[in-house]
Amino acid sequence: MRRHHRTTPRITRLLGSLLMVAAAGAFTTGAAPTSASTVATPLDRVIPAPASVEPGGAPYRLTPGTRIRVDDSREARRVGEYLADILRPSTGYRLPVTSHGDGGIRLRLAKGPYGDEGYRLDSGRSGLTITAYKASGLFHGVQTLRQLLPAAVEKDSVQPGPWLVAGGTIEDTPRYAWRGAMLDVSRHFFGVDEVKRYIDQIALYKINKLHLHLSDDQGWRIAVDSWPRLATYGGSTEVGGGPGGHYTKADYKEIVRYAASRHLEVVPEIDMPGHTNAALASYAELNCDGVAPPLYTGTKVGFSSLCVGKEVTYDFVDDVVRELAALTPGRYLHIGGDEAHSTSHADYVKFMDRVQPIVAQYGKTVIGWHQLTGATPAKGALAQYWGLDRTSAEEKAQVAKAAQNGTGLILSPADRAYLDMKYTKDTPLGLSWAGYVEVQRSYDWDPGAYLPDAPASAVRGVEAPLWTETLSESGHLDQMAFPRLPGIAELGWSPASTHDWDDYKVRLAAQAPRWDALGTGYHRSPQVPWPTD
Ligand code: TNX
Repeated sequence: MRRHHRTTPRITRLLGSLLMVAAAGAFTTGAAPTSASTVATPLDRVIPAPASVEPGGAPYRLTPGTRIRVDDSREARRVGEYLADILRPSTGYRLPVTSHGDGGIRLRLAKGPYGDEGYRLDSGRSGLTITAYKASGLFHGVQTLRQLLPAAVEKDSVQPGPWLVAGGTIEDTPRYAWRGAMLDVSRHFFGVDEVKRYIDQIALYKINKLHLHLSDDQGWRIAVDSWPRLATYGGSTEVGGGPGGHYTKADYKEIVRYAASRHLEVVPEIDMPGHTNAALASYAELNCDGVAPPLYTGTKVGFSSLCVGKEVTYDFVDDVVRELAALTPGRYLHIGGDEAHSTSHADYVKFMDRVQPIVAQYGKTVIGWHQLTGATPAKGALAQYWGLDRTSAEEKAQVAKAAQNGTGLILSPADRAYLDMKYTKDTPLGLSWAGYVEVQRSYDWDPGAYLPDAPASAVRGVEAPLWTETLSESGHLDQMAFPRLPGIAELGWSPASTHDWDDYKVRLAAQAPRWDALGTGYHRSPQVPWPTD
């Protein structure tokens, strides 16, 4: 029987796990039980909140003899190796990944009510088993397991332990299939290793889409063989005039491969017809007047447009989409479409009518920023809503109407989900055009009921964009994404019934030692009861 985790009072659960740890002998080492690591983390101290938690029974304990047992499947074995890579440095244990023996940590593929991404985790004295229908479910279960182990498990040198996981069962499946994070690598360029770092940081919270904003006025970041100057010239600078950069095709494939190893799908975006100064600067013929503008390193938006009336524009789009689609195993290709203030409405509609079929021709599903709903979204297209409270009722109604007509929605309301907004007026990094977005504000909304008149069934999920006009290094990304990104991840994964700021902020505070162990910076928002030491 599924019991919702809210039905057990927190204090009872905490006492339960304390007693269980005592029963397992954790207090008999002579040391006073002062450190958090001698108490197993309660099963519901996880972000995103699991769908159902049933605590009880003795805890599981990782020992030098523990084996990671995987089903005889390449994908399950890969998840097992991934888990071993996380656990070995801090535990110092061998943790062989094997398909033989019993006990230990078992990753098991089986039919069940798990869906493509759900899992079940059973923890007890004799072993810890994660069961899922697909490897993605095992991977997400492993993220839960990480959070149930002491934060020190994330360190890269041997730590004392003990390594306990509270006893009980978690059954968990996501509310939405789309749980995205977007990184703007155009305003400031971020190299492959920086992107991998971000992938690892977001995978911990079961994010499953990495949307890369690959082109904008300030930089074109992906090599295109048929239009080489896009990358070599269009990618040669960034906001503030730094050197910029671009991904070679091999770089991009490496990002895609790494993302896939963390069960994330890469969604590439080429923003069109506006936000195209880098392309227009690279090729004079793309401009209506045939004159290439200079490269741009400021932060204004809305001043550039591809030339909708020229045929070469569609040759360009065809080449770019073909090459990018060929590099991208994922189903989606994002065509931008926002802030096309220098494109007339008639031209915008014409452009989208020509471009969407090109995306389909190369086998991809169109995504556009929600302005796409002002044109005619292709069948099956998704619109990414980035409006805010003050967005006009008319614009909201336009998006809602498209949703009623079958356009799926990804919700990224700027005054909730934009990770580049300042937390308060005193936050050094970030912008504030959508207002200040403190941690509670970014968490406290319901994607299912957000847009008036949009059917809840149209909502495919949520995404947290990270625009980088003011952010030029990984440390800056950390400050903006943490601690807000886990909240958006929870809105995408957890049942609405688990939503509760007072409970969430305690779980969020508990992430801090993990971020410290991982070397992830975060903004110490006064709204969160951070541990004090
Ligand atoms: C709006 S969101 C933009 C971006 C900016 C961002 C800054 C969207 C689709 N367009 O061009 O980078 O605001 O917050």
